[in-house]
Amino acid sequence: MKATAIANANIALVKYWGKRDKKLVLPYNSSISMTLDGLSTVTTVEFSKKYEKDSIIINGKELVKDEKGILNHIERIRNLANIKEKSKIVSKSNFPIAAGLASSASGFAALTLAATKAAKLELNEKDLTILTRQGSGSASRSVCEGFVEWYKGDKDDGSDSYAESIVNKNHWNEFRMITAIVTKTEKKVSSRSGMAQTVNTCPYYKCWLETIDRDLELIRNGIKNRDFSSVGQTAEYNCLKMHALMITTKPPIIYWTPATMEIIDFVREQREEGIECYFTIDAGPNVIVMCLKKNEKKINKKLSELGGVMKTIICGPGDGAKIIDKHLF
Ligand code: 2P0
Repeated sequence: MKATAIANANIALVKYWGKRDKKLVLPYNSSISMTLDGLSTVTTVEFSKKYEKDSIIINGKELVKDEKGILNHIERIRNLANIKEKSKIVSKSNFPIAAGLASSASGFAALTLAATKAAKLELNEKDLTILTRQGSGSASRSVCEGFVEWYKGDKDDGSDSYAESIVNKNHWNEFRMITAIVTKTEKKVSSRSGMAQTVNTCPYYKCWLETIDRDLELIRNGIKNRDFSSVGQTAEYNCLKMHALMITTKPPIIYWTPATMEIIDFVREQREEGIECYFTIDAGPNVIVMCLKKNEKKINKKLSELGGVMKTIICGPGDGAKIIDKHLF
């Protein structure tokens, strides 16, 4: 009862921010993302009678405080498979965890696939995204390849809130996301508590929900038609709307630092010079610059030279979660 899976991180073009059901992790709005080629987490899960308790080792360190509810998720899978065996979980990411990159997305996607396989559950992709979603919302999108939509669904039981690919990774392989890392320190407000505060206190949350369908439609069509200007403009606008919600939450959640603003200015300058690129920012200060392959090198070079940028990582569209043969233990 042992299996290993690999899953990639993802970055949203239309963001998920707010839950209508916290227990089942049901969002108020649908979201769209790109799965990032090469930013991956590998996770091995074994259920066995030889283990007296569950253990989790992430990047070589035993986890003492299970803040993300990994063991809750394992218990959910044990209940589904009707097994009692304790587990050993070993997980490794090839990118800095807590750098504002969605390590919980690749982590929960790899964990769910590996654990279900180890528990001998046979799930199709849709059901795997539904189960993964209950561990962490954005992780449901990392199960699928290329450009992905996670439907908010309307049902109370969450059975229609799942993720699926809009197009596969080869549909638009010129699309690039360059992540500019400006800090490696952990954020003070987690996405989970931040979005709950926004739903409860932000006066503009209603407006976010009223305008989201248009953003989703523009991005969905833009991806299908490979319309970079439309996808870039809409993604940038949607990101700014989400940060406007965060800033007007009580108490305010301000993830930006001067380095964040430096990169925003840089992107706007590039556009003025005729080099098309756009930015998006998640729940942290790092900035993701979107461009096409033909401009990737030029933009990356200048971006890397900015004072506040520690490191850049370039990604195209990537694979969904997969089972692999090589176990971590
Ligand atoms: C997103 N984020 O769509 C948005 C943009 C952060 C900003 O999804 O509570 O870690 O585990 O469902 O998935 C981060 O939220 O939150 C997130 P939970 P999650 O990528």
